[in-house]
Amino acid sequence: MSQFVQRFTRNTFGRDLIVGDIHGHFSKLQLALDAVGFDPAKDRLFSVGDMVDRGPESESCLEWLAHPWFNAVCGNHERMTMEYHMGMIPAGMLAMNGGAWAIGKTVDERLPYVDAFADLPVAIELETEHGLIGIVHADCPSPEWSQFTARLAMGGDVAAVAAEAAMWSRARCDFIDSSGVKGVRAVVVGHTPFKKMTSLDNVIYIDTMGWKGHDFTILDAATLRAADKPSALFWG
Ligand SMILES: [Mn+2]
Repeated sequence: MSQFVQRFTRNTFGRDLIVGDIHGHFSKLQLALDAVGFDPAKDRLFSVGDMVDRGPESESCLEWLAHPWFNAVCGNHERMTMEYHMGMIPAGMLAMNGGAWAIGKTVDERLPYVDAFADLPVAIELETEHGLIGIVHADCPSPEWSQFTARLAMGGDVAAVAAEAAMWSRARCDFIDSSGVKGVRAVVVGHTPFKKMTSLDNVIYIDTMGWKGHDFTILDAATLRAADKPSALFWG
């Protein structure tokens, strides 16, 4: 990972939207963006990771990551692609998790994906009109956001453990922990699927299984509500 935390200043031109796990359903994601009037000339889209596996269009992640308006944190599925590539997990484990697209590739064919995933941050900090929002794939494994990012900044084993938890942990929902994360307006995560957008204090779960026949949630970072068409004038 080139950097563990990537910071974005407020988008003063348009909206900042956040989408949950995509899992190879980029065509369906595009329809969801069209439905909320996403404008790539001024809006930005942030992904909570798990762009790949399970769905039919995992390969499209490279085109999307090439867009200046599309940014993502690393999910456990991008992580597994890298681990498989480095011989750390067997093909069977990746296959079981919907990663056949990666197994079917030669080392050279897989390299562009692995390189792109290695560049993804573990956490994104997004400045909004009403305060800083943290984006991680699964959870912020600290009661304070700054404690989490400080651990990531330490590097070594401390950062590796924090990163692993950020990509995999379901502890907050398993224990129905409503203590939230201090020092940020909200933390937006995916990984744990819910039928509709769900919050535990200021931690917002937006993986509403758009990849599994349900609807994607496109969260507006300014309002922390599901995005809608920009304004009534749109219909004019
Ligand atoms: Mn996940």
